[in-house]
Amino acid sequence: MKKLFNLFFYLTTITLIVTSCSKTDSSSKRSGALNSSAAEKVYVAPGEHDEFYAFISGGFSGQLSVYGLPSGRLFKVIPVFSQDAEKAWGYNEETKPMLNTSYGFIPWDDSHHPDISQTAGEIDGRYVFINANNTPRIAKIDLTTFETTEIIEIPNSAGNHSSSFVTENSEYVVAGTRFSVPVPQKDISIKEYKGNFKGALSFISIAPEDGAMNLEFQILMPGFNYDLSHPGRGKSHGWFFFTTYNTEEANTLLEVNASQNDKDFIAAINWKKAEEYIKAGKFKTMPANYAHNVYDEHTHTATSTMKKEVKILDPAECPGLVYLLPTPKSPHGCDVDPSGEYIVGNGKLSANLTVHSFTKMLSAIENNKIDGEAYGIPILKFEDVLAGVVEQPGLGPLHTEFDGKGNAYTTFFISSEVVKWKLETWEVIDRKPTYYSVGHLMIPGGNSAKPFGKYVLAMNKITKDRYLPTGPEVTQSAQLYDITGEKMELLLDFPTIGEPHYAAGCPADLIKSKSKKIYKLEENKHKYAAKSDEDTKVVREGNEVHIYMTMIRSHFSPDNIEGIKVGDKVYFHVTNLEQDYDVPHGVSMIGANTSELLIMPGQTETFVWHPKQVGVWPFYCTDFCSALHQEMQGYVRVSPK
Ligand code: CUK
Ligand code: CUA
Repeated sequence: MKKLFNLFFYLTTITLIVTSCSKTDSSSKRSGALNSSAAEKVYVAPGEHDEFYAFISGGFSGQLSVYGLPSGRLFKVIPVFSQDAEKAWGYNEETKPMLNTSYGFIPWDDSHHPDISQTAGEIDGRYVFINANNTPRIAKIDLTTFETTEIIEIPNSAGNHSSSFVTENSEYVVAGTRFSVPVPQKDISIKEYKGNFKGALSFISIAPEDGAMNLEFQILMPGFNYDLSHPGRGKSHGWFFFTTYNTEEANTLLEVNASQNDKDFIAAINWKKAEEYIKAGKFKTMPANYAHNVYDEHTHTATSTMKKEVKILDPAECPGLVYLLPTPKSPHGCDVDPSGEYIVGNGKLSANLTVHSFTKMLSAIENNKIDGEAYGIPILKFEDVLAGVVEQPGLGPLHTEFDGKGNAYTTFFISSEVVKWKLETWEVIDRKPTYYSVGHLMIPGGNSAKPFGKYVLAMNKITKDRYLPTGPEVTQSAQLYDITGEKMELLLDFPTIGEPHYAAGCPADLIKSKSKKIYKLEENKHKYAAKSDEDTKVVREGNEVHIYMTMIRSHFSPDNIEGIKVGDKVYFHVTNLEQDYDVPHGVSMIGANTSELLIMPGQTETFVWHPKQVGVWPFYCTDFCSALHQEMQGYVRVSPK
């Protein structure tokens, strides 16, 4: 115990030293080794396009931001788990159902890990998935429209952290619970945690044609914490690896009580085996309430369905489904190299970096070299699965990515650096400081069999003195390094939205050519669409009034509306008749309990207005659409009840 406190004291002191040194350092240290060649490497001339897309998680903003690399320019914030006034996401009637959950309408979350869909081990640029950590959900963003088109809630989960990672043919996107909880939930003393709380790992299938998600099954694991995960690939395709911590199953003061064991585990899940067990009917069906929300591109409308049950596999009753690989000291990231052979367990509190061998794991299993069990799950011997150790590479390893040329790059939070090391020789090749305290890092395609090892992007937790001050809260940041040479070179700093946990990157060409330019008006199947000025009307149904409205440069139709009464519930269903690229219009109304609508050409959106006062109330277009934008307006007359 004393030793452990010493370790913490040591680590904390180092953190303080690192961050305070950084603060008082000279500007040469602060800028790294920037020179004009670095500037040239990130310079994308006006009108030119970036070489890569980077999808960076928005952390506690709940969104996903889209940047260009190498320039670091921000293109778009895609609304996912939080309401977004700019795009009316979660405000208009069409998208509200996307934020529905079994707990009701939850218009906020904390998003950590985006991952791009893959075909045959290579990223294919079709979809990007991202997790909601707080109210467990997985979202799918369609990369032809850059819109969130599906959100599935994850039952029996809490702190959906080891998510959302995709298998090499996008068979599954996987979600793992951070917290173990009673499954099903019940009123039980927290002191009875050990043995009673469980961790659910969820496998959500992705339909090959249209990407539709379905929660196929959950594996009910012991009451550890499940931190991160990665799919196997190549030779290890069919397996999924999850880091665990708190294998002590502590329910209080985890900073001490969950750091007792010398080794925690990487849980290796054979999901192909899981499919066999499901097929053979070896599952339990458990009641579970969870929302499944789908946005339809043709009706431009989301529907939310409440699901009622889930299939559960118990590893104790399914031999060969799960094995535990001992891994030192609270492993955080769990990263698999492009060949699928090496599984890196980044032990947060470990001095060394542990790398497991998939081949050795298989042979240990084959030879039945089992070294104990936990709740019926076989534990393999550390030495039997160990591929190698990177000795003392830094302090506080968190995450590793690969360049596809036999090198790995690991972030060290406490010593605030990225360390490049070599697979198979396990030697450290280079290290570069980050400013400061890096979390994840990303190489485009670094999560696949074919990384594009040109840049690594480090995502930092602390920026302190890196930018102009903006009050007590400073921005978060990312840093770009050139990794084409033997030594890394720091090229660029740029601020990010929310907290950038992880990112996914891919060559721009993969997405650019498929990007949708327009919604065709004739394909608009929205229930309240008005496709020409002749379709516009005002329909009263009791207290409810539906206005079928159109907009085109530069007028609304109808633009003078009478017959509305105080106490009515007025629906504005507004269709943008434009069929030119990039001519959105916006609209809102005084006192409407919604943001403005932002309506793309060919699309229909709806907001609701509750008029409370008699009078004549103007509305106007909120998106500058032509020289006559300021003429685009109308009035609603509100009469007494
Ligand atoms: S992470 Cu979520 S706590 Cu290392 Cu992926 Cu930052
Ligand atoms: Cu339409 Cu401004």
